[in-house]
Amino acid sequence: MRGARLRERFTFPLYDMATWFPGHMYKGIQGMQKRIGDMDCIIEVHDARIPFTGRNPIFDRHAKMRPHILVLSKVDLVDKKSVHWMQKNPDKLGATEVILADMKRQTLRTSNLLVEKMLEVIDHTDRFHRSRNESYHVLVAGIPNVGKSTLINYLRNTTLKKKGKSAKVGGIPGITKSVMERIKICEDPKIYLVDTPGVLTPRIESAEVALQLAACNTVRSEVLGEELICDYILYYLNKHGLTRYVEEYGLDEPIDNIHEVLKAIAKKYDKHLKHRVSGEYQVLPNFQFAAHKMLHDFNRGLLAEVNFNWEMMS
Ligand SMILES: Nc1nc2c(ncn2[C@@H]2O[C@H](COP(=O)(O)OP(=O)(O)OP(=O)(O)O)[C@@H](O)[C@H]2O)c(=O)[nH]1
Ligand SMILES: [Mg+2]
Repeated sequence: MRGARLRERFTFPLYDMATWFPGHMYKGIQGMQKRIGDMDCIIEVHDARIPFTGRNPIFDRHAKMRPHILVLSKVDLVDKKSVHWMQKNPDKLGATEVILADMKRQTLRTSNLLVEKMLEVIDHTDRFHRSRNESYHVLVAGIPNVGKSTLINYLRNTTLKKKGKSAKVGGIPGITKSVMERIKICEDPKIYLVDTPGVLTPRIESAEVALQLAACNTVRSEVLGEELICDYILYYLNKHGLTRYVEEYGLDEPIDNIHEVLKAIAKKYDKHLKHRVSGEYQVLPNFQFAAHKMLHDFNRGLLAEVNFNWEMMS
């Protein structure tokens, strides 16, 4: 399927780090540091499409003090080969325990497994002064928009059979803004989870890492621009022979020009804008709509199942 015209390399732009670490993240870290002394365990939630990229060393430091469970969320968006690797190699993912979760399908099996693992790792650790307290406290941390609040609601809904959302959830990064009050997710024994704001690593090592984080919607897309993020996604899809987008957007064959792809999306959804050029009106594709749509489609798994870190695994 790959034509000779497709890019072998992506030209990464220079990027500005200044806007990556908004004020609520500093506050979030301070809030977490205050609460860590009372916690029995840390659950780090991270997007399974980037199992290594962007993992925050801050959690690693905290996790050294407490047992550390890594929940890789959004496995429904990951290819089967990578899921298999993650199941077989939990030791390479740097956590006491690793659990893969598709929280779109809220199964009791995954939540039971997670509760079981929490109790198991806590029982294997010295709780010191906390041993007088019969209830358990668990800090849920991770970078933005990976599903931390979703996980808390999911556990509460499945184990306590409660309806509704006690932690606020949303499709854009930065929904949870401060370290929250504890939320009970299990009655016997009593387990409380504490939701936290998504905190990015303050050092993002390259533009490629930045683009992968942005493609997975863990940073606000305005930081890099949706068109550039879509161009990187297109490059990645073509490089891996993932050409579902061709049919989805009514193209004839895989192409490497993001403007042509965005034009096809605008055409499919009939989204055009009238511009006045040299005194005359011209109808042009609405590129902004098209880039937003492509990013959205990618993040709901319509274009492909992916793993941006496959090279690091194989
Ligand atoms: N496809 C898929 N989407 C998920 C999964 N888990 C969470 N989401 C979606 O990811 C988005 C972010 O979820 P949140 O729970 O708000 O993420 P968060 O980590 O709390 O985000 P912040 O509070 O902004 O840091 C929502 O649109 C969820 O529906 C999953 O396993 N699969
Ligand atoms: Mg949240």
